[in-house]
Amino acid sequence: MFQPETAKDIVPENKTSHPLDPLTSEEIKAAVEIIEKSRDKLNMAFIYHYIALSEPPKSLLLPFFLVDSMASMELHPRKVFLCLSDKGSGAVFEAVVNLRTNERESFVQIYNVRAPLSPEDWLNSDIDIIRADEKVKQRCAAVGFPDTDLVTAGPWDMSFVADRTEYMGRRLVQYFLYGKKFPSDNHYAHPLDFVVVFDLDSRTVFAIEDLPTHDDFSQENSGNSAPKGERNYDPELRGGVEFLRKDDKPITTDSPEGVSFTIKGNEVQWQKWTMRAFDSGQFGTGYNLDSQTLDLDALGAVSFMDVVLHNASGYPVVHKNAISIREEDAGILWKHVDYRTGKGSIARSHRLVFSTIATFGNYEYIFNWMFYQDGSIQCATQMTGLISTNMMTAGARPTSYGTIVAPQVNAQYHQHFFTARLDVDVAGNTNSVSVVDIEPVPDETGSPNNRYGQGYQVNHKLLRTPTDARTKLSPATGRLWMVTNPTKLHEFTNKPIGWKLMPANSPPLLMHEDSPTRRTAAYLNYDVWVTTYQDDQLFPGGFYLNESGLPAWVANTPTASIENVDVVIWHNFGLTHIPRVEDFPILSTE
Ligand SMILES: [Cu+2]
Repeated sequence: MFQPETAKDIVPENKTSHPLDPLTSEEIKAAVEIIEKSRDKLNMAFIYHYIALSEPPKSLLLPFFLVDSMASMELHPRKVFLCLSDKGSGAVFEAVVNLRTNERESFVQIYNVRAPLSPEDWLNSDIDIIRADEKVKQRCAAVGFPDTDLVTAGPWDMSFVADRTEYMGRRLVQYFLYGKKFPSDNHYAHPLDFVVVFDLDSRTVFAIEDLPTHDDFSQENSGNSAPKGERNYDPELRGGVEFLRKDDKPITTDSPEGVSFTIKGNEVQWQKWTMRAFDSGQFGTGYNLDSQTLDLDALGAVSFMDVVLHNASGYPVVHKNAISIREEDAGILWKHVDYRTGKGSIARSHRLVFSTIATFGNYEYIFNWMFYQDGSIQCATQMTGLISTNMMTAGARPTSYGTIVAPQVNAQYHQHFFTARLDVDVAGNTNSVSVVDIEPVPDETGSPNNRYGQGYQVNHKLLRTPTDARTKLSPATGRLWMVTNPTKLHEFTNKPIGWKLMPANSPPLLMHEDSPTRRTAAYLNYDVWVTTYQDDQLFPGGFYLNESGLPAWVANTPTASIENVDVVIWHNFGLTHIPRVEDFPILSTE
């Protein structure tokens, strides 16, 4: 959540020791000051949508990873990338500021794009404007919530408006509306039957749209009230401490000799791992980071780190304790008992966990990066919070597109997708990627190769071009992706050394091929992509929502060689969420 814009919230930290260190408060201020100076000339007022480090070219970064050469930091460029728009015209600009020379290096208008929502767009005072709107008041009263002070609204992006010309070219969000019976009531139990389309620039209610209240998408509501049943999860609203379990004794975790990790600036060392610049703030996710609390968000000997981002005015904002770092016991690492002698050996597994938690309206996303002693890295993305709901008319048939989680309350089916950008360098930065499938030996049963018909083999298919490399999950063949260094052979296997990408299996994007929404999400048409490393290719779906990112990059160089070069692997993963009735009012972490 956002912190107030007071000077005392700004951490005075102004030191950077690595070219990938995130921007400090002072650096954000300096960059915005340089942009604001030029504003006077242009007579504009800016909304700052995105301010982040412009990462140095990888050719300059590599020495920092290969040798400890902190001394040359001053020789490195320190640049800031900004995306901003003019409040009056909505024109979108991209700028680069050089903090070494204190100069604005570029300032370019970008046409035919929608600026990302600024940090404030989601959380602003739009609710007061919506509550005061006469048409909104009438609609709320019609479904039994005449006091709009007890009505709230959850914003959702409007990704596709091309079939409504009056919506085009505007910065619009759609608000789902909900009633409350008292101020701290769980409003997702009381969805109303319309959405408010809100214009973020004129700050007005632009349109009201009916929502379907029947399984067949009919909007006919026959004067029904919105659902009024209370569905609260907060123990204080459920009888206080009396509501809590009495048979649940505390479990503690103890590190009697302290922790095994050390933190120096943004560098963390643990066991044989060294890592830095875990900067969720590069993504919109960062604007919604939670402050974590010891013993609740993270247990044990936890270290917390603050994250410095910015608000729409370009002012630095500190998200306190937004990253937690802790060691965890992770079960049995290995065990064996010699069955002749009875002698056993066993080792526990410890892992280092980095967690960030972001609240997006109704949802909490928990991102965990976990490092293990056997060399594995695991990314586990978890979800909890409230599922989004909409109103059904009284007596409506069970819906085919959601789960009725309370009378008249429908929780929609939906999909979540995330992309991991894996700029891997296995034993150097010349790598190749193969797709690996486990399949039956094709020779028929009885043939010399497959006498009893039970043979199977591991088939490696080298991916040669970005076009080839657009690949999909295949749980039936245990498909994984192997990134190898073809110039480094293992002395025993005589094969290139490498790492495996082991996916979690889940359904792909389920929209039709010709769905207009899918065009903005074409990077999800495949589960894994491989590209040659390019500076500035950071956003798989494009920096702007209406760009295509990966599909365009591949189309530009469809036959480029991805063999024995610096590669980037992009992995889309996600969850197709079919809510259970037990997921309401609160979703157990999934
Ligand atoms: Cu979900």
